[in-house]
Amino acid sequence: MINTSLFRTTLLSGLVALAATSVASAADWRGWNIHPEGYPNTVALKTFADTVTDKTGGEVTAEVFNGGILGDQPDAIDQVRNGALDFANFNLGPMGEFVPSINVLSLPFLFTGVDQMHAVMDGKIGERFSKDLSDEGIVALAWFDSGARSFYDTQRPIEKPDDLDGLKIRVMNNQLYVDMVDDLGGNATPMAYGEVYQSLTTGVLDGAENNFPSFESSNHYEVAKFYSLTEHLILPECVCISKQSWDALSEENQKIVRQAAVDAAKQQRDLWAQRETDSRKKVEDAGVKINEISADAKTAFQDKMKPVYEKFYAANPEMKSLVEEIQATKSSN
Ligand code: GTR
Repeated sequence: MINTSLFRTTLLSGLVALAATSVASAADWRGWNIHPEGYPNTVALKTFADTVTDKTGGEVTAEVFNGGILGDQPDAIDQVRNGALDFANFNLGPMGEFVPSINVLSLPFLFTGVDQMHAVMDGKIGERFSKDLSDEGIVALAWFDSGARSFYDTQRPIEKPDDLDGLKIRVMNNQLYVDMVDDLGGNATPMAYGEVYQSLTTGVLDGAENNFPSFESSNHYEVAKFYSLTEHLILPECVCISKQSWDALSEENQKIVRQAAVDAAKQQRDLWAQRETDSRKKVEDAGVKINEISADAKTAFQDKMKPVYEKFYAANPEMKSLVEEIQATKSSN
């Protein structure tokens, strides 16, 4: 009896060890991406996956699944955290829900511009963000650009906060965005990205908010003809690896994967700059009216966001110094 069970246990642990070795020596990585073909992030993520496959000599074979077919973003974040997915390009916005320091990035009008965001993300503070994410199961290896997000809608130009009054505005999954829109007088509706087009068409939503490339590539511009340059959020994105997949790599392969992510981010940032211009032109040519926001109106928007900051500090008093550090960071240009 004892011998049989000992035999079984030994056999079983042998098999488990064998399985673990084969996983470690040849891993099939599945990557999540919400964007379509041709989008800067899609192109760069493909470069990342191909480089990883190539440079690890096939020890890691990485494949990206585009268009959010593996789930919506909050769901994919969970899957990366629990190891069901190996890598992804995520917007840091929805990740703030479980990492308070990351949520600082979702405070409206935090940055003066994209250059300041780069200076923050590429410096010491960016390293701190990586560390905090890693404690939650996500290894962020490099930062993608995502420009600035502005409101767009089907009803009217938004030139001052009052213009948002009563508009049903889709936001990403994060309570901060609900507070942001509600404090501006709109009705915030958290919703998956993939459902927004249909909801704009049927009137379930009056509007949403995003950067030019996403506004264009999602075809929201076909329905929402007013794009108002509030630029209330400048949210970086990450090339993120599941901590479980990362820990299973040899040290050498970790170096390869890290370098591939850094190179992919360089490519993404170059493509991004061009795509912003192209997307803006495309939507304007399609009849979208782009509204500038005057300096006074911008101040009015910023003033309305004070309760959002206060509520956030009340729940996370230790984050105040991080916000101040970010605001004191000089732009790289
Ligand atoms: C895009 C971003 C996506 C997703 C989307 C959204 O700009 O790149 O990751 O966050 O916005 O609004 O859901």
